[in-house]
Amino acid sequence: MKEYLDLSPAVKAALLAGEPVVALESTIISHGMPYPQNVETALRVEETVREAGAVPATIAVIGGKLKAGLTHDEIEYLGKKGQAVTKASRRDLPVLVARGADGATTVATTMIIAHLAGIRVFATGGIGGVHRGAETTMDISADLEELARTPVMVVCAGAKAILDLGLTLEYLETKGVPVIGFGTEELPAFYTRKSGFKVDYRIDTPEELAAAFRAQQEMGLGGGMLVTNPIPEAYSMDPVRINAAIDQAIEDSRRLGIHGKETTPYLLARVKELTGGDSLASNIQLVLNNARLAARTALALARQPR
Ligand code: PSU
Ligand code: MN
Repeated sequence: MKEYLDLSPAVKAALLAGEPVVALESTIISHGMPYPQNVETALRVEETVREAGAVPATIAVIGGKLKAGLTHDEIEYLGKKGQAVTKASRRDLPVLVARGADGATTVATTMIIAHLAGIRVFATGGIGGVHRGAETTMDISADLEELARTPVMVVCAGAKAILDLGLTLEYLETKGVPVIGFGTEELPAFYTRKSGFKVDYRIDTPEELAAAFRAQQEMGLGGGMLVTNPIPEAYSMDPVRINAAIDQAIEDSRRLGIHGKETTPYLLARVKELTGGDSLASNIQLVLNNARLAARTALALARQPR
């Protein structure tokens, strides 16, 4: 494994010392936001994790290496290259690594590399899930399968309504993935605090999140845990407006015949276009909010004996 994995000195030192580390993904940089806001946000998220007392480990595949902890230049490179970087999910890793190529890691791949490195907590914006119409397209993100098998806690702001949220929850239930609402009983829908769907459990403190994750792993249940953290009230969007933009984006993607791994990036970009800069501002704030909660939870986990 050593020949594949490449930890930055700061991440390596923190892991060796048992200090809290928070994994961060890179598809959100290359495919989730436009340049230069993507690079600015990635650096701000890292800073937020540091301010909360943990070490950030932004994850990507660079030159065929599975990297945990990127330099500013590497983040700038991924942000500038944007959609030209390969969006790397689980199935992409073998060929990218064998070729010595680059890849921006999705939630699934970030979980894989975090786990290989020994990182237990990961913060992002939104996860992939069951797409609307999946009963005929079978478009279900590999993120869900990864949550079922890889022992990493993923802190997100719920899932965008570009997905079928009800079916996404059903899938996670079948796979035995606990879906936790942080301070809420309702699944947040990324841009908004409410979705109309219930989470499995409401938890109000990072300490209890850490205890639940520890119990899951110590019992040998395996798999990950999904923590959904609602966007702060001040930045949440008008549901009518955002849902109209989402419906329009889905209609456009169907008309254009967009499918496969292009679907999610297309929908993210189209929703942003249709809502002007507002959705981007909300997106940035919710990621920072998740980074803070992930750092606090990583701290709580590090304080409890391993
Ligand atoms: N949803 C978002 N923002 C994102 C993504 C999803 O609101 O940036 C990205 C994440 O990297 C996620 C990936 O893991 O898209 C899911 O892609 P797919 O649906 O193709 O599995
Ligand atoms: Mn898909």
